[in-house]
Amino acid sequence: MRHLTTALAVGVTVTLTAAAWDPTPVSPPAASVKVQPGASKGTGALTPIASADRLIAPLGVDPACPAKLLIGMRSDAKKARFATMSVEIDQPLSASRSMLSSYLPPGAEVRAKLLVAVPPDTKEGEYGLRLRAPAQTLSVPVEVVPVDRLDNGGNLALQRPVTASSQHLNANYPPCSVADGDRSSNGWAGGNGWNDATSRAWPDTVAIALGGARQISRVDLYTLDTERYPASTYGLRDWDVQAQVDGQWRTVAQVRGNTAGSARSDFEPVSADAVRIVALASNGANDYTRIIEVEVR
Ligand SMILES: [Ca+2]
Repeated sequence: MRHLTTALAVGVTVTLTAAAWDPTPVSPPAASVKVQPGASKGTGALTPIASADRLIAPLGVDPACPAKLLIGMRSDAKKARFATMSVEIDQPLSASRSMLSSYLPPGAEVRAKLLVAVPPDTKEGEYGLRLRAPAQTLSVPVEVVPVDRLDNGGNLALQRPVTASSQHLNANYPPCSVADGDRSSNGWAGGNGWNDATSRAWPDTVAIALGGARQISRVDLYTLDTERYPASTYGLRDWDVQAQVDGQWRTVAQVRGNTAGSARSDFEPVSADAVRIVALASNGANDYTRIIEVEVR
């Protein structure tokens, strides 16, 4: 019994210590709705807004990493008002919200993230997404494109299947987020970066299948790096870059002592089916692997 008590006490101590300095388990997901102040034009208009005039929704990607954009409304009323907008999307696509409502001071804008899910059997083509305020509707066409025909800008990893050694479950850290095309650390814990589940245990791995043999010679890795969570304290420090050649993993580059938000590795061209990051250590507390994006060229 004494042995059991000691073991429990040690367990509790470790847990509390980790919670005190580790940002990962205690970070809430990024706020989904934000209101920003502004100056009203006094026209009374309530204008739907979107962060893009069209949305590319890749077909066949992991549902944990859906296409997304920011939507919102701007009020040019003279007085504060309660504003509501509906969100309509053509079947079989689905949107993460059907409505956006907010109290809006004059001139203020409300913004929210909208996720668009594409079922696997969706036909490619253009689909309608409409943001409908009482007197104005904004259309944002959604273009469903198979990953093989996506304009990847030369990044062979973009939207390709990702597997990882583990995944932290306290918030939204899906492995596919390292190939979603978003390098920004903003919105950490909200689906834009991978955090492994094994604190202070190494190595951790994340692998990206390239959809067939591809000639590659460069990998760029983006690790967590914000004002609040700088890479020099929370980012990845040491890792190997591996290429899968004829079914075998081959180390093609090594990064040691990194303290920056990103690092580029160049190597002799190889024909590879997949790329794997073997994470060996992180900075500061050396606790978790946190990767925002991996790009392969
Ligand atoms: Ca990302």
